[in-house]
Amino acid sequence: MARQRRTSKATQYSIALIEGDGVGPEISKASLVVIDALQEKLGLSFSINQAPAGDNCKKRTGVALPESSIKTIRESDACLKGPVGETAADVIVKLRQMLDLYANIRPAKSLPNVPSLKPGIDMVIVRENTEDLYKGQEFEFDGGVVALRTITRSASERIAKYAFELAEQRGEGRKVLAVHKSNVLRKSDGLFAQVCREVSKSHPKVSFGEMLVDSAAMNLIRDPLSFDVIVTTNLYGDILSDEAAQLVGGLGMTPSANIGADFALFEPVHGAAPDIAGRGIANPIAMILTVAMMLDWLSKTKKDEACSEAASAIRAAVNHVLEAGTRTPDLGGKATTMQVAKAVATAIS
Ligand code: GGG
Repeated sequence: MARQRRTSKATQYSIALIEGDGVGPEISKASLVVIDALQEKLGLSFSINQAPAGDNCKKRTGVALPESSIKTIRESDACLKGPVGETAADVIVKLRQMLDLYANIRPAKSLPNVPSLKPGIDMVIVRENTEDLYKGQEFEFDGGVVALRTITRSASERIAKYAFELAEQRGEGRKVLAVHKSNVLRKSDGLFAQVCREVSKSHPKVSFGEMLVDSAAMNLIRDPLSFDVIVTTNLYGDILSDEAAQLVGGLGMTPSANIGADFALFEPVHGAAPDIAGRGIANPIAMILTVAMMLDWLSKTKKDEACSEAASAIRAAVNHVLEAGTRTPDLGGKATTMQVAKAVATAIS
């Protein structure tokens, strides 16, 4: 069902919503409470259009990502997505490739009153999102399976450019770290590293470094404050972003964006968490901060300052709620998913 509230002056944005599996429906409903507060208090206007996809959808319809959902997504201004379970390859990986959402942006930032490895962590993982082992080129042969890893110059170049431009937007004295394993994967990661080096030459104000992925995994724990923007290939980015999430309180805290040239899809980094699904205790903050990332993107692409203000209002409200101690059990609190969402909505008000 479409939910909408019109105001006289605001542009209305259509958002395709994939609620997903496990905790997906709960955190999606929580994010709608926050979106409603933005509509009521900040005069923004959204129509939310359901685009079913995932394990439950497959059970119900026989397809994990129905054509009707793809149509809804294509006709929307942006897509907001909860986690999906076993059908991730048929849903999110397929959507990333189908819509050419080449940049997966995964920030990890310490927030107040959240158990963080160290205060002041503020990094962004820029993950190439269309190739690597995620192309799904796996083939059986007599006695085994071979998985093809694709790394191209063009995809490496555009993700490296995205990372350097993001570093520039983050302010003065920023750094980009290319993470790879070129000492072993000489050709594939060798190409990725080489392209990052080349792109770095066009961004002299951003310092550039390289680190092997195993070393990066260790240094994220040893010295998390030394990281700023990490650019890396698809699978390493997926793994390192779970690690980075744990540094700042866990997967319940980290949002993400899948960005293409003219469309974007937003989702929390976490999975469907079936072990806690239906209990009303999932942390909705990753999903709520995901809405803030969506608003940042709408603000930039639609040149709408109101969206940028709304994104800032969400982040300020989340900080306020955490400072006040309204937290779900994963953060040591006792609040439910909906109590956190309602507290964020009230703080926006
Ligand atoms: N480990 C967290 C999780 O399950 N995230 C969802 C996921 O794996 N999505 C596919 C991907 O981002 O590659």
